[in-house]
Amino acid sequence: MDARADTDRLRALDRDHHLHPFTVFPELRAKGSRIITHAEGCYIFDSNGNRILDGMAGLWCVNLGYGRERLARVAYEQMQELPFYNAFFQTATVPSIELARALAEILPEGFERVFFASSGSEANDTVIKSVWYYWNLMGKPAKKTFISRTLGYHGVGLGSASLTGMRFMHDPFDLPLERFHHIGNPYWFAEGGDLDPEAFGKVAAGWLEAKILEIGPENVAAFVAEPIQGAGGVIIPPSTYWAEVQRICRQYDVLLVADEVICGFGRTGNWWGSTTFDIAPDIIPMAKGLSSGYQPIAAVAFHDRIADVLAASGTEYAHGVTYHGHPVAAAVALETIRIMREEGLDTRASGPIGACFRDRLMTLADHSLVGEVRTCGLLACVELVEDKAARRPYPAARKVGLTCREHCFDNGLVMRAIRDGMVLSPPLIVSEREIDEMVTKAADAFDLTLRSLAG
Ligand code: PXG
Repeated sequence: MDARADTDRLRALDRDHHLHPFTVFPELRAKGSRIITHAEGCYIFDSNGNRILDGMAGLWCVNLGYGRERLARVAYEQMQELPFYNAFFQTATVPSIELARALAEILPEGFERVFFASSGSEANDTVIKSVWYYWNLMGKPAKKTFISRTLGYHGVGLGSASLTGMRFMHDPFDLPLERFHHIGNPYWFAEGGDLDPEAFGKVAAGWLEAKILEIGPENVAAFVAEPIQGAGGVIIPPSTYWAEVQRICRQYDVLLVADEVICGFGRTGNWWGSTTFDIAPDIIPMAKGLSSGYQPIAAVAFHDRIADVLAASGTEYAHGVTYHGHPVAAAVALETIRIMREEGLDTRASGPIGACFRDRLMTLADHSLVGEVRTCGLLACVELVEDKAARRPYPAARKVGLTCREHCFDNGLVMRAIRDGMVLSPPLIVSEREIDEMVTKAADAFDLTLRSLAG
């Protein structure tokens, strides 16, 4: 069977039997999915033989790139040795223990203990339940309300989706649950108006204080935020923002949760986005880069000041999934961390390659469609606008971002569109040559998008 016929067959099966996530079903049925068959390094290949530069590292996760034989080998060996055992009945497995210790070594000072999960969503539901449990143990049962941000992304579970600050993820499901509140985000490009970014950063942090006072500090459990908002559009906060947020959380005895699911594992040039932004969180959920996307595994790290309270409780911590600390996933995560250390990938994004990424992308700022280029480590967003000076986007109905994304795909580049922000988060192993290719292809796609808009 030739590749083309097989694509048609697979598309038909996909259409008939597979409900996709975050998808308008009739649209996909009409179009058919692009079937990714294999990958190597920073490139993915589809069933029609197209070679595509993956500017998104899968879904912000394949930090080591594709085709890492060592990760495949440890998975194979662990499956033969012990494919599964649980951690429920006072048992543990070797890889889960070793991974917990390896994480304690790379986590910020004071983080010695982790709890495992299989996805970032589960990790954030673990955060919510652990925080509620913590305040019960502390004799402050009223402190139960969570504050997070609009355009924040924290997952799809009932709790984690409630933390998420996206209307389209709430309205169809009657979310958020009670006790989840949202404040605005530090998105200077869209919301900063005439303020300079530093002044706006302080204003945006002030929204947290106002919300805490509105709810009553005695009722507020925690503030949950990504160091840089990823799925919200790579929103890099002004330099004044995090110090002020930190001060406010301390002042009102509100726990600070830094969601490191995207920013963790070298994305911003350090193991943690919290280090890059000088944040001292109480709790750190992580996923994605933990196993470089090779296995579904996540974790929540607790600072000793929280972990000590949980660990001292004589009541059962009645929480955890079957695959908690799954030995195969844990073995792959452990090997991921080893490889990152050997190759210096934890800091690569803050070295010459990060500078190259920033400098080459900045050359796009002169394009007439580009309103702003912002980067941090190996994360970037290029805002497409109708009016550069006024930072005004095209009307949403023009679907500029989606048009550009299609041009990128057709031209052999995966670039994610978030509204009209074109986002990149390539594997941390990306080379200068691949960065050049990415920027050239993006520029071509911007030209084609302009032409589509005119036509
Ligand atoms: N926190 C953050 C910061 C995330 O980015 C999650 C939690 C949830 O992780 P799981 O493993 O449950 O998906 C995420 C996930 C996108 C996109 O379109 C982003 C994510 C997931 C799916 C799509 O950018 N981030």
